[in-house]
Parts: sequence; structure tokens; C-alpha cells
Amino acid sequence: MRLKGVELRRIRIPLVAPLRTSFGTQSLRDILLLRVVTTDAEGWGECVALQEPTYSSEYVDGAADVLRRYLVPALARLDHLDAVAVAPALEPFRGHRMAKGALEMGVLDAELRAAGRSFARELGAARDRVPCGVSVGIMDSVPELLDTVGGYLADGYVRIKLKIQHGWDIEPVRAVRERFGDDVLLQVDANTAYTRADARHLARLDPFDLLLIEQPLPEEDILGHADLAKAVATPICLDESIVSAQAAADAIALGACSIVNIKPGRVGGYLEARRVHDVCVAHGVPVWCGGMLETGIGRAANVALAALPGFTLPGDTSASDRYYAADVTDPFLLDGGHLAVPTAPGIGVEPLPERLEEVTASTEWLPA
Ligand code: OSB
Ligand code: MG
Repeated sequence: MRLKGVELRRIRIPLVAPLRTSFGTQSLRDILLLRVVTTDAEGWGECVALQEPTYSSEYVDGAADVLRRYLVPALARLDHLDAVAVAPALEPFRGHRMAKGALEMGVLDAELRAAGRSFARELGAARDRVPCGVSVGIMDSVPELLDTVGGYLADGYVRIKLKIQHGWDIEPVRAVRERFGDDVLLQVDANTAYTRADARHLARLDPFDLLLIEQPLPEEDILGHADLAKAVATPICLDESIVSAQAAADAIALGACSIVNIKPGRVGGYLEARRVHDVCVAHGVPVWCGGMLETGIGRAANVALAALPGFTLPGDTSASDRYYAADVTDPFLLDGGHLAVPTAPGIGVEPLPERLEEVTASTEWLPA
């Protein structure tokens, strides 16, 4: 297989409701999709970089730029392109894992479509459906939060994640526990909002029997998380800090986390995501699949990954209608709190051509 070219397609798609986190509010997704055209087949990639570098250092214009200048030209030079060849070919270029991950995803999709094999089969899925949680943003009031959580529980979501920050942590957690009871699987995500000095404050979450606290401290503060893990009873889970399988192995060895959120884009693609999973399984560390407000394209691949045996906690793999009034693929529908794992070749879904045109802001063809 050789690369013929890559189409960069920027789409703009509004969220059904704004998602407020400790790093900002997302109301509209400005997403970079990749159509990877090879001699054997075409594949789709979705870049999870947000519009601004507020979750991580990557942002969507930066991803498009590095793909155009460096990453796509590096793949164009390969005589034997397949997904396994992508990371080594891109290794000279530092960072930019979300951009690299999107390109690898598109190559893997093309390769698997040509071979008639699904992502689920290729990655080693052990289930045909996955249990789903939902990530709930910071709200203006506790009653508004309780209405929103109640709606998601009525939809069938099996786990609730509350976004937290200073001034929106202990009380919302207490209110959700009081209203919905002790049986609800409940966890919180701080997106790096706290400091090492907040250990005693975060220990006040301990009485609420949370599954985990996700990424309380800054991305680089592995030792801080290890100290915090000794000061709080609630398990620490890392998201932003886990940028590779090596980072996961180090964080586990240092006692910085006892649970890992795996996002393929954050670690440079689905093949590295599987390696993160394998490291965690070897250490007895549970993993779950995070989300970046993906369209049905990225969601299809995430659901396949979430079907691997080490994914023992429900992920942020919510149904399409939690994010978008109309997805760019046939919608992923919640069925008894689960999403079905796609079985067709590659990611197993296709963008709907008319829907894709409706949301497209620009396209750019990068010939190999
Ligand atoms: O920290 O998990 C996060 C969304 C955007 C950026 C970071 C995060 C999130 C979410 C929502 O929590 C996950 C989803 O439902 O896709
Ligand atoms: Mg997170």
C-alpha cells in the first residue's frame, strides 16, 4: 500500500448543550477529519484536538499545520505504508500526538477496509457491546445539575462523571449522592484544576464513595499525584498525564494512579492506546475509554477499543445524541446503557455524504 494523498476536512458542528469544564466551555466543535487515500482503499481519521490549546498543548489549526508541513509528506515517502509503519515514520517530529493519531487512524481504517477486517477484531475486542457513562459539565446551579443527571440516568447511562473545579466539587457530589443514592456509579474529573496544597480539600470527597478522581493536578505533576494518592482514599485516575505507554508504566510504578483513562488521540493513536491498555492489564490497573466529543467516526473506533478485556469500567463513550442533534454518521444509539461495537470492515461506519457537506467549512487536498 502507498499513500495517494490526504484530504483535510474541517467541520463545524454545534453541541446540543455547552460542556463547561475547569479549562473552558465547548459549545461548538471545530473538528479536523482526514480522508486518507491509499492505493488499496480509503480510510477516515478524526483528530481530537480542540479549537484552543486548553486541554492539552494541541489545537486544531496546529494539527492541520503539522500534518500539511511534516506528517503527510513523511508518509508520502514510504514505499510500504501500513498502520504499523506510521509511528516510526513520524517519530522524528516531536509531540503532536493528536495529529499523528488521526493520521494513523486513517491509515489503519484504509488497511483494514482493504483486508475486510474490523477495528474490533484487529485490536482484540472481547465483547460485542460496551457499557456507557456520561460526562456532565459544570453548571450554574445544583438544581440544574440534578435535572441533567436525572435525564441521563433515565436515558440508561450506567455511570455519571461530574466535572469539578474549586467552588463546584463537594456540594454537587453530595447533592447527586443524596438525590440518586449510593448505587449510582459516580466519579469526578478536575482537568488539572487543583494543586498539591488541595490534598485535604480533595479528601473531603472520600465519604461519597466515588469510583475515582480524574486528573486533579497538572499534566506534568506525576509525583504530586503520587503524594495525593496517599492523602486521599478515593482512587486517582490520570487522563492528561498519560501521553504514552511509557508514561502509563511510570505513573503506575510511582503510585500516581490506580486507574487510567485511555484516549487514543492523546497517546498518538489506537496502536499506542492498545499498548497503554496492555501495560495497565499487566499491572492490574483498570482502564476505561475517555472521549473528546467525537463524531460517529471517532466514536466507532473508540467503542471498538473499549471492548478490549482490560476496559473494566464504563467509558465516556456516550450516544451520538448526547453530543449532536445530527451526527455525521448514522447515530450511535444507547440500548440498555450500552453501545454496539461496529463489526463492518475498518471503523465500520461511513460519514453520510449530505450530512458531511452540510457541516463542512473547508477542504484541502494534500497530494502524496
Ligand atoms: O477530560 O475527559 C475530559 C471533553 C473534552 C476534553 C476533555 C474531556 C472531555 C470530557 C467529555 O470529559 C468526554 C466525552 O464525552 O467525549
Ligand atoms: Mg478527563
